[in-house]
Amino acid sequence: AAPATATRFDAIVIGAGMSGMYQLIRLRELGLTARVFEAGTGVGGTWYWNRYPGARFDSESYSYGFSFSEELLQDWSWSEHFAPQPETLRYLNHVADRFDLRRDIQFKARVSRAAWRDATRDWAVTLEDGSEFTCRYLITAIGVLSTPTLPRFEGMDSFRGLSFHTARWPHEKVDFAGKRVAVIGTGATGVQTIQEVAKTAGHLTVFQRTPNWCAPLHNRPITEEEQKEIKANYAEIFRRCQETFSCFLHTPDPRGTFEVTKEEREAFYEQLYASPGFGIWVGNFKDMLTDPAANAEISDFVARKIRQRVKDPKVAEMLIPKNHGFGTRRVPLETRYYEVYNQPNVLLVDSKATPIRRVTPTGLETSEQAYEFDIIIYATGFDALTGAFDRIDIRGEGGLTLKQKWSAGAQTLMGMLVEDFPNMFMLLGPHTALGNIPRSIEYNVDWVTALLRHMQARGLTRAEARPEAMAAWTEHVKAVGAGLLTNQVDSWMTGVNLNVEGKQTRTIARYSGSAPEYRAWCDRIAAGGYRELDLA
Ligand code: NA7
Repeated sequence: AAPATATRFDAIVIGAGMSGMYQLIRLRELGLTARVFEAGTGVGGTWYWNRYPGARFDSESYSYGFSFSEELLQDWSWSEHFAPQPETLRYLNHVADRFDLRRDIQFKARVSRAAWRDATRDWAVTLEDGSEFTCRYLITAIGVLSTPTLPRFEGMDSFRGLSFHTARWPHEKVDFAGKRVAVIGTGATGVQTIQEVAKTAGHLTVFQRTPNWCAPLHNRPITEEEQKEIKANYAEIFRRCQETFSCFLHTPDPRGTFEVTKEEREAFYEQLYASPGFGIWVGNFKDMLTDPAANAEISDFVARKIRQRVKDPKVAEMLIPKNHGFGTRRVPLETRYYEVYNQPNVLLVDSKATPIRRVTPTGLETSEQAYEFDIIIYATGFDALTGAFDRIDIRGEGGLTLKQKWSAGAQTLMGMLVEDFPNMFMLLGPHTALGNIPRSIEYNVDWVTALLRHMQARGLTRAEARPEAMAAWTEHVKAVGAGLLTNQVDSWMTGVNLNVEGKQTRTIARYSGSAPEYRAWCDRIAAGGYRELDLA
């Protein structure tokens, strides 16, 4: 390991979330010196920052953890099928302890700039506090949904109560008892927050701009019997994840929606609605997200469920999306979310019909009326996919910034390399397969590690994506997403964030093909000796 005072490393990793942690383990195995810079005070990334009440997995816990160490798998016992955030953060701290990771991580260290120097074949990395470091390899492990964004309401700083973004939740417990609480935003985060806050808040007002199609999570504790079964079957669990479209345990039904009778269809939807996890989203009929008529069927089914669960028909209609179909945006999984709106202390406000105009010292004002609050919670999402890259001044060959390079949309080779940015490797960069994210992380880290090993063995010290290979991959990313209903709707998945300048229209920054297809491309490149890269 490099001494704490060192400023020159073989590799610098930005971020100590799951990507950065696992990459550090692999870099050590290569015998490389490494430093991880992490803005937070602890490891865990997403699970460190998102401490809002109700935060938890929507993927099965045992399909989500690291798979690389059988000892770690046997050692750790998840308590619930969908673990809550504090448990996941404990897990990631356990991993950090077990592999003694913290000695190579510098906390409270936010990278502000990184510049490539071709003469010395290294990166000059600057932190926000002005300290400077150099490294041969720059590895970004900065996450897909890590840059929270706030609305730009007038008067936000004037509010005298408590207010925070869900991803900047205070480390101290926030008490809602007897408090007048506002939640702005109804994405996956808003839904988890609302159903939890509603349990204790004096009064809760939800400001919903666009309703989302939610489905039941069906969480429950893992029994002792199940625990044994899980631990005996990890190899099989992860093998299954590798085979599915998005690395979840659920796999699309091979049948088309209209290949079965109406009765069979209805029975299948009922079964999915009653089953835990993402099955209803990613284990549904194969044409659900490509055929508008098929999509209308499942949307109609879920709409009926919402009408059954919400007593006030007017409120139920407000909660049913009218402009996008089921599953075309990320499906929030919920536990008695819709029933929250039957509580007398909960009010749903349509903030598209009556937009929020300003925040006041005592609450906020819509176009219609003023509201008073003690706490305002912004569940307003992230500058996804490219946002974390945009906030670091990354300069490649000749001082070109990554932002300039991507001004007409992200261009990458496998989401991991960019022409003009030699020796920069992105983990979970734009254009990588997402889905069950730790599965993608492990794959990307292993791919980068294999490349570094290949270079080490041949005395090579410079790797850069070839322009024609990058163009071919970027074209494939565009082509593979054509016809997918998800890509015809505004959401973080299509790069839209109305709170961020320049992100008002859809872009293709997400890989929407299957994870196996993604891995096949990457494997081909490695097996062919990395001809898509200039190695020197
Ligand atoms: P999302 O899914 O991007 O949701 C953000 C929510 O905030 C969404 O309902 C937005 O409405 C709403 N929003 C944002 N800005 C405003 C303003 N200015 N006024 C009113 N409402 C606003 O983020 P999440 O954190 O829930 O989830 C992100 C991912 O993290 C999730 O998919 C999981 O994979 C984990 P809109 O829909 O834009 O009308």
